[in-house]
Amino acid sequence: MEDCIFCKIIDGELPSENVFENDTIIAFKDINPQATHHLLIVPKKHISTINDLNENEGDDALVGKMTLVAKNLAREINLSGYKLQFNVGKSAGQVVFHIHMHLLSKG
Ligand code: DGP
Repeated sequence: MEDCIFCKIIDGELPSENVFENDTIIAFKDINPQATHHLLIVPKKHISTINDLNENEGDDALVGKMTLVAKNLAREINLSGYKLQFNVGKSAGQVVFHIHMHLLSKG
């Protein structure tokens, strides 16, 4: 998707500190961390907001996989606890309109 920062990261046109990548999902460090550990788990498929998810296109499984990536990363980093968050829409603070799950933790 043209003019999407996260699509550019996925395509390697913009740099990112990746912590995970497979065929459908990438995870990288947030450029402006709000916690000691702040990762973004991002599907490679461009979906603007959670409101645009479509179960007929397998997006239910995709979001499930994002959650499992978060769980596995938390275990790898040895986090004792963490928050997972989606911001949905401008009024909720969504700035990048390509869905992403925030993983936030003090450690
Ligand atoms: P949200 O407010 O939910 O749309 O969160 C967007 C997050 O994306 C925000 O925490 C900052 C992060 N971010 C924005 N641009 C970049 C970038 O170019 N690289 C990285 N690593 N993170 C970015």
